[in-house]
Amino acid sequence: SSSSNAGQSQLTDGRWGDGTTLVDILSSRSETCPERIAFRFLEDESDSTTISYFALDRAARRIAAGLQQQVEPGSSVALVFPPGLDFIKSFLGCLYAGVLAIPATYPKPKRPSARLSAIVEDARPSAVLATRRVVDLIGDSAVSNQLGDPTWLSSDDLEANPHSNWKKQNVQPSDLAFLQYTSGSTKDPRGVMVSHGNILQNLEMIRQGFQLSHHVGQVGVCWLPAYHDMGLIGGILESLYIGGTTVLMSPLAFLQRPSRWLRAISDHRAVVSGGPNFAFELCMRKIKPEELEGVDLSSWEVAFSGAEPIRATTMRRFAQTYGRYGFSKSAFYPCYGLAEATLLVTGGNGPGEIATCTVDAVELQKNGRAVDAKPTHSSDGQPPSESTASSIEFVDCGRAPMDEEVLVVDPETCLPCHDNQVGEIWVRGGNVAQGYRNRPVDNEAIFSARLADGRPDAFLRTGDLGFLRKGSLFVTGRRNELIIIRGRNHYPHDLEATVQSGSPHLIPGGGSAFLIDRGGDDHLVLVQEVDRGSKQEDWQQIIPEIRRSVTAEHDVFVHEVILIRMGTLPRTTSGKVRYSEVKQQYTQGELAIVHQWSVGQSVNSSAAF
Ligand code: 1ZZ
Repeated sequence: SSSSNAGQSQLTDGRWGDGTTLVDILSSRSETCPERIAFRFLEDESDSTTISYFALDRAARRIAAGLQQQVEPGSSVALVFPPGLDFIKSFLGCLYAGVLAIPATYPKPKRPSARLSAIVEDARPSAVLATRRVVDLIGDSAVSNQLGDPTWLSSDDLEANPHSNWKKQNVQPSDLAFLQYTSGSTKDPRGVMVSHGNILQNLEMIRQGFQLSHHVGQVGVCWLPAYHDMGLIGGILESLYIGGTTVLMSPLAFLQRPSRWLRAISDHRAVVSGGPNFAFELCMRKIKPEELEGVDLSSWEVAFSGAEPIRATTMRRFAQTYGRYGFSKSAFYPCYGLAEATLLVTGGNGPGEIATCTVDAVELQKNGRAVDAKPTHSSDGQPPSESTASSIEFVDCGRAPMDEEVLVVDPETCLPCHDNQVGEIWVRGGNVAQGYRNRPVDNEAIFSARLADGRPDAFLRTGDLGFLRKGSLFVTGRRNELIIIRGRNHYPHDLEATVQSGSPHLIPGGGSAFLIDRGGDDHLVLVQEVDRGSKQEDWQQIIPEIRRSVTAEHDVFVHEVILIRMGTLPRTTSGKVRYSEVKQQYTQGELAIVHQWSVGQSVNSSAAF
């Protein structure tokens, strides 16, 4: 019973005792605040479902008891759930049962999902857990067949079990809690092994960085997918950890009407909410003022932005646009992280106004050095803010909380870089996960990197580039996506942002810039999604505008511009562009092109949508 652990799971000075797990924390919350709503799922504009801390603990116990009858402790179970409370109950049920949880994507009914089958093939779970409805729908369909017909378990049936026969497992911090499949490539999914100790360490890092409180039941709003680290750890588990309440909605509900996000924050007086940069951008592009009548964003104390390059211009415009609804520009919390480090790696010491630095583009591109740009258009002697042709602005992503160590390392020499020198971001700390499951070679290279100065400690190599300046991290981009033109390094997202600024018909975050080898000559190709409302005349105007602005701002020659249908750019489940797949589709002529231009060729367009 949970009472035998009461001593262990007590909060002292804001910290849980050593060896505490999420199981202890939820059991303890179900005693100290049984009635408090743990999660509210917004089904639509008028309906929502809630679950209290007490009910969540009991549901997890019942599911755990059922699981313990069906699978061996230590085995793994894949979770296939639509957005909602059932996923949370089952995820926690796995932890209560001492079973390794594997959050997987939710496939469209009756449609095979490449990602789901790749995960099942890689993880070989003992069972797949889903709601009764989903089991009936896909349990004996072609989808199941494609998955190798695993054992299907229904969470509704397990939950109908009496909880009395749940056997609490003696879980150690070093035991694995779940496998986080990275959003990398579909064909080659990698399961990050996250231990109970990793989770608690990262949840405490987030609590300290975000300055969240254990004591007042703070409210969050989250539309991020639960099978992505930012949705699961940031949206769901952090909330349990601090005993708060999180209001959830499906990612689709947000994407279809972004005002729902802001309205939920307002309706529920949420303190913390956020997402990738594109989400803030989407609000400004899609929300009409009449959708925001009565919305008050003054409760929003921590507006985090992470998971993709953070644009200062987006943040500034967001603060300006929503200031009149009570949004505070001191609420921003830019942060950096990755699944391999559980979630958060760096962030500020509490929210605040965004801090940026604007560096000379040529120094950065040629020598990888972040040197303050000379003042150009401002007369006050300050370096210019905002990126221009000769300068690039980066957002300060904060520093390492607690005892985590974040270094920027020269990937060739494996020696730490000086301040302001771009190198690879390396991380060491209790939040760094236990490696990818069954990938000894990758693990040696990625999770056990050593510095060349003889230090024995193992670091995680993130594959991301950045620089440090007075202890703050500035992320510049991913190492293997760099575009090198005439000895200058360009980050694809900088070129893409310029492309997207050209017309409201261009989808933010829906672009991809890369080089293609044309007989020894590198050609710069720009692929960009256009919205459904755009027409042939628009495309004809957009292309010269893209060529002009990209050349003017980045001093590069554009060889090809390809406009594609909205929603067809290959992305990861968390919405990141899959560069290698875009290139492959390009080479194999598989892009959903609506209009294209290339050097020396006349313009082509296909039938409209
Ligand atoms: P993933 C209470 N990247 O995206 C709420 N940050 O993981 C807590 N690139 O493994 C919320 N600039 O999918 C805390 N700032 O991808 C949220 O994404 C903390 O290339 C942020 O390698 C967590 C993001 C988690 C995430 C990781 C990759 C990284 C990097 C890119 C993440 C970035 C960023 C630029 C940033």
